[in-house]
Order: sequence, then structure tokens, then C-alpha cells
Amino acid sequence: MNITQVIVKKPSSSYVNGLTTASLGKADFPRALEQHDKYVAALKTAGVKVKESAAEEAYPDAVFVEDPAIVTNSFAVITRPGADSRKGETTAIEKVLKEFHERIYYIEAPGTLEGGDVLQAENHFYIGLSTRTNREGAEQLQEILKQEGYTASLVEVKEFFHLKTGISYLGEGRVLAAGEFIDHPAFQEYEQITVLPEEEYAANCVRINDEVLIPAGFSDTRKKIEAAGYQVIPLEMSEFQKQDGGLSCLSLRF
Ligand code: CIR
Repeated sequence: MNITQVIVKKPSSSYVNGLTTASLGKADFPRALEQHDKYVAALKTAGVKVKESAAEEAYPDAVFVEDPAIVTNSFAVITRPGADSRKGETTAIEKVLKEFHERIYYIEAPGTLEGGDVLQAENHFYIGLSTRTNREGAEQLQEILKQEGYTASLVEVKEFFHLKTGISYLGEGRVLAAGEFIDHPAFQEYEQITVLPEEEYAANCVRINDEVLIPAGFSDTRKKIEAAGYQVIPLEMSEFQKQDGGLSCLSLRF
């Protein structure tokens, strides 16, 4: 898939007070800003245009811009995040997406859905049922995708936070899988690169054109991705990992 445009959102100083289940300590805001700048630089290296939308103090988790929307190159879906403190993030992202797309769909109550649960592999979308995405939300998205000519299926997420916390699509029929998604029947058709339990955080990677953005510090996963023929850009992600965020969460790519 050729990606030309990416949307990111600057972290706000309220970022350190966002939701987290990790016990990795308090996030360091200046460091988060630095890591975010490097993420944006890596995107530019991968040859995409980057729209940097303004930080929002009222929404500490809004930097994880992947969750309030699903975007393709022709339409967007505004989600209804499962976390109550994140529901209002959709207002600003809708405004930004209207600059790019006329066709905009909405997930409606009682459905909930977060973009971290949506994995695109070519023309198929996997939608994770998690603590943030319920069946109503997943089925609404499935219907929208069908209408737009894609196929979609639902996958239960039992252990990971979001679907994409545990699996990434690298392209060429290949996935990077950890934990419950290793040898999972839903992903049988793909060649699989497996992530060691101690490197689980590295299962969330982002393929952008000729580059694979990976979190720095996970040498086994890095070696396996490189051995499969990919060029990698390792990025320090410590301040986002502290808030349960992975690489994909920081951008919308289309
Ligand atoms: C949250 O709990 O919603 C944020 N602290 C982390 C969201 C991470 N997003 C993602 O994996 N797509």
C-alpha cells in the first residue's frame, strides 16, 4: 500500500495524566515531545506528507490519534472510543479529516470502537473485540467497510490491550505476531514473524512505504524483520510505552 499522507497530533502537557495500565513510572513530557519529533522525522524519511494537528490540553490521550478514526485514501470513519475520557477526541479529528475526505462515516452509540483494534491487511480489515471495542461498534465498522468494497472480520482480543498491540501487518502477506496471535487461526494465511514474550511491545510496528518503523531496544524482533528483507527505523518509544501506546497509535496513515 502506498502511503502519501499521515496525520499526527502533538502531545499536550496534560499527556502525563492520561490513562495507563503500565507500571513503568510517570511519563516525562519533554522527552515525549522529543520522541514525538523523531517519530515525525521518521515518517518524513519514509516519504509521506505529515499534517501535525494541534495539541489538546483537555484530552491527555489525544496524541494517540489512531484511536478516534479509521482512514483510507478515499473515506474516513469517526469512531466512538470505548474510554469515556477519550470520547471527545473525535471533534477535533473530524475537523482535520474533513480537509482530506468528503465521505465520512460515524460509529454510533451503543457501539464503541478504537482504531487500535483495526488492522488492515491489503483489502481486508480485522476488527478486534476488546475492552475498548464492542461487538456493536465492530459490526457497524464491518458494514461501512463492506459498503466501501472491503472485507472485514472480527477477532476476539483476550489478552492484549488493542488488537494491534499484539499484531502488525508488514505487507507481502506477512504479519508480525506476539502472544495470543501467534498461530492464531484468523491469521493462518499469512507468513508469520514471531515476537518473543520479552519483546512483546515490539509487535506494534508500522510499515510505511519502504520503511518499517520499530520501537528501539528489541534486538531479536529487529533482526527477524531485517532478515525478512525490510529496512527498519528504530525509534525510542519509552514515554509512549508508559501510557500503553505503541508506534501505530501515534498516527493515521493513508
Ligand atoms: C489509552 O489508554 O487509551 C491510551 N493511554 C493509550 C492508547 C493507545 N492506543 C493504541 O494502542 N492504538
